Amino acid sequence: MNAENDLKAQADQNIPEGYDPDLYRIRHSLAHIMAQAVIERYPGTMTAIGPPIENGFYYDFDLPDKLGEEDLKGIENRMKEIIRGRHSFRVREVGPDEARELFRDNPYKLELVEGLTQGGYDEYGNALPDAQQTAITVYRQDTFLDLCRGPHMEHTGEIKFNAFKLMNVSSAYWHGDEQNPMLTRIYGTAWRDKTELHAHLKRLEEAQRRDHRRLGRELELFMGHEFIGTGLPIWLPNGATVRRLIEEYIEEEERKAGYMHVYSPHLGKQELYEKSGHWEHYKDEMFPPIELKNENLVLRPMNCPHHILIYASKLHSYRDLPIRIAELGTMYRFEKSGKMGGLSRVRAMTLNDAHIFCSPSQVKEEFANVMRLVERAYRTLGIADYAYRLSLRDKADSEKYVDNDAMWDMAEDMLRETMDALDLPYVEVPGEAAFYGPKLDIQFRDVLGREETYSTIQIDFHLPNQFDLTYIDRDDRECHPVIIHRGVLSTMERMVAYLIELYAGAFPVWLAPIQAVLIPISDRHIAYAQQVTARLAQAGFRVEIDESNNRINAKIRNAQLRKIPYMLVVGDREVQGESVSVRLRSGENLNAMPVTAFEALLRHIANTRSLSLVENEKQPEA
Ligand code: TSB
Ligand code: ZN
Repeated sequence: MNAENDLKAQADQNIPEGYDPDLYRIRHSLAHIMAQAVIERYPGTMTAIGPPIENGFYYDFDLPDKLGEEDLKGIENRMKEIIRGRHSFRVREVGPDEARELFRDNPYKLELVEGLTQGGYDEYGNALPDAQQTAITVYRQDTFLDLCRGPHMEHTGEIKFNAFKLMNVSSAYWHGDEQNPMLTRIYGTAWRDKTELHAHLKRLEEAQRRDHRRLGRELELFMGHEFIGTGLPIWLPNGATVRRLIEEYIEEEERKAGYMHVYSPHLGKQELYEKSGHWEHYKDEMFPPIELKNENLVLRPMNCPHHILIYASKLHSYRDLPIRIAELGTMYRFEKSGKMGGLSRVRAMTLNDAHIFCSPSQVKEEFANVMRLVERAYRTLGIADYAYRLSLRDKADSEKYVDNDAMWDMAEDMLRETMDALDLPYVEVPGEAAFYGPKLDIQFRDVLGREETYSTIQIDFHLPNQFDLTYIDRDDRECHPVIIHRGVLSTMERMVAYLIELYAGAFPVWLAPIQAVLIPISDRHIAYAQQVTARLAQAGFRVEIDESNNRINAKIRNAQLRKIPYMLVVGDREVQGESVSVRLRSGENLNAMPVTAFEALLRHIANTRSLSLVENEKQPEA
């Protein structure tokens, strides 16, 4: 058996790579302190697991009674007392029998003890990479003893009592499995000091302000319904407007860049996906087939096979290449139900997709063209914060990836060379490739700092081979083209989720569902306001009139909440002068201007897809 000091030294090895050791010890210690407080306040509570996580910690409890957010303050107060008690964290090693004895009344801990005894599991029940058997250790502070590998603080007094906060109560199944008992999870956030805690709470508040699910509801952009199902959003008129404008914009850019747009059905026979390899490598992400009498149909998880059949429907010479087939292609993926929320991860999605069929010697240039298109689109949309990720195969995973090392090496090298030639920085991440080839993924972070893939450009030698695609080269030989799969704006769902958060719902004028609202000061100005509304609508703008009985300030406040870029206030003076008084959603007032002048302003700002509300301003609004 190891001495206490040795055990504490070993415990530091449990700190995950990249996790700040101080924060890890603080959070881990607080999880134990919280468990002590909960057990004291709610006798009969059984503890399950309580690890440090990003920004904080949680503990799962099997409680005798239900517990709500209103109970957190009391627990928190008791935790502060425990902190002030300066109780030491003591560790000692125990044998399996003693561990079983110590936790004999707690089936959760007993299960974990068995895992530790047999080897291959840590004290949270997570499988370990090798079946190593770890020493069983228990940590104690004050009255609380837990099965734990550490590390912890030396004593509870080392934690700042004002640098943590219990955030919420939720439910979680033991081992995350619905078949198991439901536990109560209390989540807390913890930091080194008060300033760090407050900075974190501020970030959270900002994230909530921008949260696209909240704004999606408030601004009536999209909705879900339990009768339709998780991950199957409905685009409401406002959201549909934003989406349509983005779609029109990108299709216009693509037409200029030589793409041809097609429409193809969302279904295909199972055989199609057997041939493509989706059936072998991507089946888990597909909805189960629809079984008909003589055939099985599947909802397509990708658009490539359909586009490939379009290419294959004709003979091609090298002179025809590259052929760029584009579609706002709707596809369906059987995403795990836990991973969805809002629009960013869904089960039915429309990808700004295209497949470029080209000769190997054209890959570099085509790739560079796509990158240019991506950069132009980002500039238009005001997207400035992103990173490149080279997503490569995991050589050990033959289930997920097509087995053909020579092909993979060639495609990965080509991708690397192309990125290097463009002089763009990237990180390489194995295990993130598509099953058919490596990808250049462009990663954004959402308001909570979570990373997701948006744009993607992929090099594929596999599918041309599977479908025996050909073209006749200069020397009259039949060759396989290369396919570049690319999604410039990702799926409309994921991109709009991002844009809602980026703009905090205040879309640039060209995307705003309603661009201007007429605000008549009193009833006698309504007729004039209607006239202006009709005129602007005739000119193709999205304009509304607020004819409610609300007072003027309430009307402005309302428009502000709806993030309508321009509020056009009209009273006697404006009627007289055929003008409007323009108030911006930023709070700024422009002087009264003739309706013609406002129309010209709106036209200019919208047509140039400006990110600002007034002319000659390069900067987007804050
Ligand atoms: C680019 N066959 C290629 C296509 O030609 C393809 O489908 N690639 S993909 O699998 O990487 O998906 C393209 C993009 O769709 C991803 O980069 C991601 O931005 C987006 N996407 C993927 N899954 C989802 C989802 N469940 N919800 C919303 N968007 C998604
Ligand atoms: Zn594809």
